[in-house]
Parts: sequence; structure tokens; C-alpha cells
Amino acid sequence: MQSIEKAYQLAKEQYAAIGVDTDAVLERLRQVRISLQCWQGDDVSGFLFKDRALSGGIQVTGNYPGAAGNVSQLRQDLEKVLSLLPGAHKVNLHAIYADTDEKVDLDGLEPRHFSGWVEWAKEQGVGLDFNPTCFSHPMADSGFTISSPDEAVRSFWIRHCIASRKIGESFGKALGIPCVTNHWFPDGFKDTPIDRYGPRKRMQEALDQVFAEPIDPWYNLDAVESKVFGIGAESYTTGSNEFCLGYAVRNGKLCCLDAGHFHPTEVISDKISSVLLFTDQLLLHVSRPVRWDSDHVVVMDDELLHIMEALVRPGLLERTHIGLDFFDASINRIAAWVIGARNTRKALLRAMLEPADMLTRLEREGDYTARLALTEAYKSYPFGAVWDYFCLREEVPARETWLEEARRYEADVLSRR
Ligand code: RNT
Ligand code: ZN
Repeated sequence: MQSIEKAYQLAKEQYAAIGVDTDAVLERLRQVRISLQCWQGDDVSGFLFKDRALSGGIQVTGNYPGAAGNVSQLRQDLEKVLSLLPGAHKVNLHAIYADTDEKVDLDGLEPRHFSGWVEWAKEQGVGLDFNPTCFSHPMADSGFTISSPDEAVRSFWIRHCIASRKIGESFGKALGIPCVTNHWFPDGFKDTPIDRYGPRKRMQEALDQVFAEPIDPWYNLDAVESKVFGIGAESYTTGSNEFCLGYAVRNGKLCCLDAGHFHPTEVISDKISSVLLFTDQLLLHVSRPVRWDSDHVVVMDDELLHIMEALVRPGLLERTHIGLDFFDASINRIAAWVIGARNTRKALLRAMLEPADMLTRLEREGDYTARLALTEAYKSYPFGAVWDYFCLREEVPARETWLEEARRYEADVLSRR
């Protein structure tokens, strides 16, 4: 403990010398809400339907023991995770995580089916985000949901998305923190389509119906998430990047950029500054692509750092909602959550510890030598000491000591499920 404080004092002096006030940075850092994807806890199964296979071109691999099997287990796991994370959070729910014994289908969901989550969120001091679940359902078996040529299929999903926005609105009202309701559709073709326009036109018209009723943005914000391809939909995805970006810009919606939803050399860190010139706010799904998979646990790689720099340097953080999106069942699920969430905030901290104004000025003056020299030098500045102190101050385990707690929880709780 004392060594963490001592190391922080030295780090603080070093950062002060380049004009960075570490105390102010930590105050700002703790207020940024990171939205935890509830689906990491049970491999995107949900509790509304029993034993439905995951569909929609996403896959969870691994069979690590201890997945949450019901709402209370998932909450217990999330509480454990929250106890190991510094800073403010939201919890991101999918419609299939409804807390109800009622036999209700996706298009019949109402805010009351989530009132248990709202009570829990109040107790935990977290906000809630929401997602319609447009997969793992017989109505999605054709590979198409709201862009289906079948009117009955399309209208089912339109009703589900409308219901989802109302649930989002109820979260925002009850918690005083706007809910971001993110609409992602797996719709696509395995093989080369004849008609690339028709499904997109149907999706556009369906979304117009979904969003027809205005909802106060203080309660609910709508996002549309794009994707380049999914498993089984390799050749064509209706909700492509151009589609979603175009839709969001024209209709005042949020664009959701998932780090794993683009071509392998394409990065979302370079998209943020453009997207936010044409939309008011942005939703991120912080994730890690590995070859064809878009959902590995987030590590502190270059792209994560670049994403955070793209938010912090030009002052775009306040207009961005940071959500996590990964699901790994091959390791302890609590650890997966904690590793990804801590890395995300740690990368944000590193970006906040930069003297951004000074670097921007140097660049404008054309001093690219200093730009490279300084950004390289800052890479070995003691940001880890600042992070450790932040954890200490937030009363969560510093460094890797959280792992012992995750292990103990595995022995006491997860392994007994
Ligand atoms: C899928 C999308 C989507 C899902 C979640 C479960 O490729 O990334 O966000 O991961 O909705
Ligand atoms: Zn996503």
C-alpha cells in the first residue's frame, strides 16, 4: 500500500513536469462509465428461452465450468466483477435476459419484465443499456430478421425492437442515466446475392418504423451496429458499415462501431473522428478481432490505445458511450470480464495522461521530430503507478491481486454450480 502511494507521488511529479495533473485525471477517469456486457457471464444464452442454440453468426467457444444459469447467478457474478473494477459502470442487457417467469415472446416484452434489473442497478449504482435480441430465435432461422422478405418475420422483429426501445426508456427514467439501446441484426447471405439493394431497403423501412415514435434522449438513445460478415453470412451483411453510418447520419441515431466488425486491417480508431463530425454521439463496442472472430477478451494492444487517444485528444470522450463486447468461455468468465474492463479503463488512463494540447501544437507547427520523440518517450512514463494508485483509491485490488479473488470466487461459487 505504502509503496503504491510512494510510487504515485514520484509519478505525479514526473507527469506534472509535462503539464499533466494526475489527480485531476483520476477524478475524470473514475466518472467515465464503461458498460459491461452481461452476456460474458453465460455465453450469450439468456434466460428467456431454455436451451436455444446461439445463432446469428456469432459463436462462443469453450466450456469453462461455472457459467451463470439464472438471473440471480448472473447478478452475483456481476457484483463480483464490479467489486474488482475501479470507476463507474453500466450493465448492458440483452432482451433474452428478462427477469420473469412469464411465458412471453420477444415481441411481447415490457419494462415490467426488467423491473428486477432496475432495482438491482439502483442498489449497485450502475446504469443500464439495452439490446433487442435479433438472433437465437425461430423467427431468425432464415438468416434474416428485419430485412426478411417475409412480412410476418419482419413485423415480428419490428415489434421486438419497438418494445426494446420502450424498455430502454424505462431504464433511463428509473435510473436517471440515459440508456443506449443498440440495434444489431445478423441478416445476411452465405453466398453471393443477386439483390444487394432489396434487403437494405427493407431494413431501412423497418428501422423507420422502429424509430417512428420519438423518445426523449435523456431516457433512451438508439444506436445501429454494423458488421462486415458473420459465420454463415460470409458474402453479404445487410447492416453493413455504409448502411448503418448512412442511416445514423440521416436519422440522428448513434452509430455503433464494434472493433471486431471490419476488415482485418481496418481500425475503428480512425473512424471515430469522422463519424462524430456527422453524428452527435457514438457507441463503441470495445472488442478484439482475431482472424474471423470479432469477440476476444480485450487486451491492451495498440488499437485499444489508439481508440482511447482518438477519444481523449480531440475531446470526443463526452460524446461517446463505451461498451464492451466479448464473450470467452475458455477461461474463467469473471476473469475475462475483469481483464477486458480493466484494460479498457487502463488504456483510457494512458490516453488521459498525455499532454494532448502540447502535442497538438507541435504537430500544427510541423515539428514532427518532437511529435515522434515525445510520444515514444511517454510510452515508458510510469502510468502503471498512476493506475495502481487509482485502484487503491477506488478500493479495488491493485495490480494482479484481483486474480486471487477471482480464484477464490471460482472455488467458493462457480465450481459448485
Ligand atoms: C455481434 C455484435 C453484437 C453482439 C451482442 C451479443 O457480432 O457484435 O453486438 O455481440 O449483441
Ligand atoms: Zn458488438
